[in-house]
Amino acid sequence: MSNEPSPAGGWPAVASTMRHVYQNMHALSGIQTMLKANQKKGFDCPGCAWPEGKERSVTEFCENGAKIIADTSTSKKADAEFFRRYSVAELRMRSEQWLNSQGRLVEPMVLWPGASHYTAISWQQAFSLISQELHSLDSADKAIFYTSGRTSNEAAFLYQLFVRMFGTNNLPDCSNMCHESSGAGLNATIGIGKGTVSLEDFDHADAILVIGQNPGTNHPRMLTSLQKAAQRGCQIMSINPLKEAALNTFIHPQHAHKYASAGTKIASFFLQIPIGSDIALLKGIMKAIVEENEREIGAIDEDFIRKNCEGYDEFLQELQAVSWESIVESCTISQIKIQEVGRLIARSQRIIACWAMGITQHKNGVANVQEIVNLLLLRGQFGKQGAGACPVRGHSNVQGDRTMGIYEKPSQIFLQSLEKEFNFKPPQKHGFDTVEAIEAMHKGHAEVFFALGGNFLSASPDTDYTAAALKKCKLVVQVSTKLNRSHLETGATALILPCLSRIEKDLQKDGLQFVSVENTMGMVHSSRGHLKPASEHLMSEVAIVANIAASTLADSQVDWLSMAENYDGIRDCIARVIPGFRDYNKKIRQADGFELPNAPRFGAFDTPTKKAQFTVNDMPESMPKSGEFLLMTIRSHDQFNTTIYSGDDRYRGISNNRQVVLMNAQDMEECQLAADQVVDLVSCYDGQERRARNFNVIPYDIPRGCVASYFPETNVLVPLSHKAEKSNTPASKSVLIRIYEALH
Ligand SMILES: Nc1nc2c(c(=O)[nH]1)N[C@H]1C(S)=C(S)[C@@H](COP(=O)(O)OP(=O)(O)OC[C@H]3O[C@@H](n4cnc5c(=O)[nH]c(N)nc54)[C@H](O)[C@@H]3O)O[C@H]1N2
Ligand SMILES: Nc1nc2c(c(=O)[nH]1)N[C@H]1C(S)=C(S)[C@@H](COP(=O)(O)OP(=O)(O)OC[C@H]3O[C@@H](n4cnc5c(=O)[nH]c(N)nc54)[C@H](O)[C@@H]3O)O[C@H]1N2
Ligand SMILES: [Mo]
Repeated sequence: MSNEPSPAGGWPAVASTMRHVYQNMHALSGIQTMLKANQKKGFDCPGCAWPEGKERSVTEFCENGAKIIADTSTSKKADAEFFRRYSVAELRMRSEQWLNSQGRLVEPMVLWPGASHYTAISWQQAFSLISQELHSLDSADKAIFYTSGRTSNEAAFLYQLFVRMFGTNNLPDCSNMCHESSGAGLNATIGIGKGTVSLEDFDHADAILVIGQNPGTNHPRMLTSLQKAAQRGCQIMSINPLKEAALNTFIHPQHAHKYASAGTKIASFFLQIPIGSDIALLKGIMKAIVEENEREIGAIDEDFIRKNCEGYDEFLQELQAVSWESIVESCTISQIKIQEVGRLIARSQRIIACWAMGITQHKNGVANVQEIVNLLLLRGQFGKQGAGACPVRGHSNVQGDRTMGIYEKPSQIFLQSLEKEFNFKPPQKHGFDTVEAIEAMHKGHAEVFFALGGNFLSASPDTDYTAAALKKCKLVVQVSTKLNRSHLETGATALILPCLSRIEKDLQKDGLQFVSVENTMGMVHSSRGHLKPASEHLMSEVAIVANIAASTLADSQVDWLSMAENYDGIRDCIARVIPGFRDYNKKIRQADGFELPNAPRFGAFDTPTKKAQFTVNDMPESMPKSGEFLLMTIRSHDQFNTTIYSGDDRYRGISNNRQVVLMNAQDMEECQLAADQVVDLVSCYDGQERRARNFNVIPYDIPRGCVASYFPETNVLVPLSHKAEKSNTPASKSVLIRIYEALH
């Protein structure tokens, strides 16, 4: 098995796209569907949250977006007959990939207490069952309402309204496992929990840092922006334990014919650091900037800092106290190299810092984010074109869901606005986030679990513990498009409610409806499905939520069902409740949608003191001792989170095997492990051993002491208690493990 870097994109990407289209869809309708992705009158790609430019090419989709679209519009169906054929016990033996490949869920199904099989249930019976179980709870806080990030603004707003009228703030979401550390770190320092750049900023930046992110696989359309920037001489720096292929050389798949032989070199600097050592490297870069300022005034933007910031003196003092030796020891990059990068950043006038899960999913995830903000503040990178912070969101509407109030810790202002619009007293007590929700179910403090999308069991840490928590529930309800493991480890009673996907026509009483979403740069735009629904029994997420609300809250003043007849009604409410959405129904009909308010983008900081905050963040903990390794759980090229398309990871040269652990060759030699040898991965926390069995060792270019393996197969190793300080995000990129010969 080779892992030689080869150009990313190009013809292999085109071939892979076509293979997924042909395997799943009627070829012509498949191509027609792809052409609607991310177009002004089409649907928002259900893949990542990267924005579309104002000038859109006809093919505004990527290889990995195409996989999701093809997979969702499959003609296969997991219908009542399918569930008659397979018992839940049999389905549990199947892989996540097999479950997904059974096709679309098309009818509401129920698993009664003690039953071996799911059986069909009518929508009305399902709604009454949910309402009965919710009413039987002795407190509304005993119900948990999870959301994954594909839910539209309209469905999310209605859902959180229902949940709060029911009486709880228990609204955990996938963001709790994803960019929560970014939200926490950015809110505390610049007064907004979102990024500050727009897509156009990429055309003006002199330097772009890509930290802890693998855009070639997870945000392929971002490569178009990076490629354009690289071609006009912008310096791109990748900071990552792995030399991710697409950041080396990239051939745009849609221009594969033009660049048949050579790709664009994207990253001009690759800083290969051990897992978890970003703070050390960032401190080194900032020390180098301070040194540069001593030689040549201007490296530090003192004017900007004087006018806009607090905490600078303390920050500087602490930075100067950190020794170069400790920095180099931690991040393993030489002082000379760090100084070279520091000088380059000191000379760049417009800098964008992008990051994703390699930054957030650590114990010190929030500190990581804050250290990136320190660097941007030191160089005065807020309030000007071509500069700023860019946490690159995952799910296509995860940011919009949060804007709509999917949050377990809502602000007082938000709750007051809901109260004023809907004339009820929203619950004040903060609810459970994802980690707390699992704990609560385990301890019997929560008895009903409801999921609007997602695959809670496989996405969460500590798989066995989470399964045990779900099993203790009285009722588990999941609104889903595809079968997944969460449907198989459930409470006494379980419901699967099949919903329309974003690419399908959404016909309601008042005619065809569209929904809206917010991308990672705070642009809100519409999304219209155009395919015939996979089944006539499917309901939209909005209609499902409205029906549950109507049957549960019979005497509320909201006319839930009419909200679902025409989504304009929901948008009118959003317009009155949420800042930035005035005239929503008008603005959402503009071709490019509209931009939400973002103070730091224009140089203002909405913190309590109206100043941006420098922070002091501790140096990373030292690397594991001998015999132990730091494991990061990452995505392959052929998966979307827990949805697995194949066992291949093309850019990393791995094929047809997900049970792999990538390891440094010298470490392998020291541990006397041969290539392909079968091992068990074992983590030991809180006195408990957790084991992931039968992984093949792959020699790989990864720093010593670090190993990588895929999510969700290795989630069993991540203890629930192993999470980021302040954000509670599972620390699934730094799990201490040992590697043993397989027990089999
Ligand atoms: N095709 C596809 N697209 C997706 C997804 C998908 O599964 N498939 N998932 C979506 C979602 S929800 C999300 S959140 C995003 C995720 O997008 P990414 O964050 O790019 O995804 P990961 O595979 O988790 O990659 C993390 C990267 O961080 C690096 N890394 C790990 N630890 C460290 C560290 O300590 N420091 C540094 N500097 N780097 C580190 C890893 O080597 C890897 O390159 O993608 C979204 N888009
Ligand atoms: N170890 C480890 N764990 C991780 C991560 C990691 O890097 N490492 N990453 C974390 C991150 S960043 C995230 S975001 C979470 C992801 O957590 P989730 O969002 O919960 O998981 P997904 O795999 O995206 O959910 C897939 C399921 O969503 C359903 N679905 C798909 N489209 C729709 C739709 O339009 N509507 C509805 N109602 N359902 C739909 C399908 O049934 C599908 O099976 O996982 C987290 N877990
Ligand atoms: Mo995510």
